[in-house]
Amino acid sequence: MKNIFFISFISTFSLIAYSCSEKDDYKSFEKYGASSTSNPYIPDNFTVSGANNTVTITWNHVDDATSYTIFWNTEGGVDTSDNAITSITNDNYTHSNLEDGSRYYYKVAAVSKFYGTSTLSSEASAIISSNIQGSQTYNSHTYAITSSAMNFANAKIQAAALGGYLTTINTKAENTFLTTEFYGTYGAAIWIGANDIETEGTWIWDNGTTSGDNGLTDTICNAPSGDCQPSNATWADGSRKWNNGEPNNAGNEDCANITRSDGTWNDLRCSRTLYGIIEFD
Ligand SMILES: [Ca+2]
Ligand SMILES: [Ca+2]
Ligand SMILES: [Ca+2]
Repeated sequence: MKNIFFISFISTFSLIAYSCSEKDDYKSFEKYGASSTSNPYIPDNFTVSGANNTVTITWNHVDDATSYTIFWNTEGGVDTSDNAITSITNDNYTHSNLEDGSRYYYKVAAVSKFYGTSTLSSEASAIISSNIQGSQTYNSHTYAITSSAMNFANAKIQAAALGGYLTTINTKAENTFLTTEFYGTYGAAIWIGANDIETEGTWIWDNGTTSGDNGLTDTICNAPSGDCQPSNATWADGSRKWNNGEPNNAGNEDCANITRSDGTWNDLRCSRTLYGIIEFD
């Protein structure tokens, strides 16, 4: 009898102690955030990269999050009704055993004891395919490099088969990202979408974008001579897009590539075999 009384006393005491501590936590939440903004805990710097049937997902740690939930689908426009991976306690996640040929889209939410699930992060995606590697998201577009070197025509076919195109480089920031990510990793000239295959001296992008579309700085050629040999096209900061003297059509070169670690371009014969950068909207 005495034992039963003692156990029930201890249980009651524990319950009270737990309640008090919960209440104190809640007060602390109220004091430090709850009243100031309804969503203080949206994870930022959300990045997704894919390779070998695996997607690696990272984000910035959120103070006071007890766990994170990742929502994903294969169509885009991710919301909370999509597939959910719950109870993630690290600020990164590896999504494995994914299907070859699919594109995976993700958002992450922080979960806290009192707020529940936060508003979702920005969306990022990665393509899983044995034909590409190093898939990365930058500025809402996804990029990947072909898994082997191939001529320009085959790189273009590969890009189209996956639902993308050989990259249209609109800004110096995009060019720098691609150079760092792909030229830096694969260490040799890499196909981009610019080419003058159809009409010598008239440079276009693989996805059909031509100079100045949508006000973006995607001008390929700015040649005083009219034939774009060489181009004096520059980025917004005045730096050159092409390597000195390029494009020069030496021996009938119609396909552009990032040729140097500074990100400048060169034209080469389209039959050369290089890795190709594929861009996905
Ligand atoms: Ca682009
Ligand atoms: Ca040419
Ligand atoms: Ca050249």
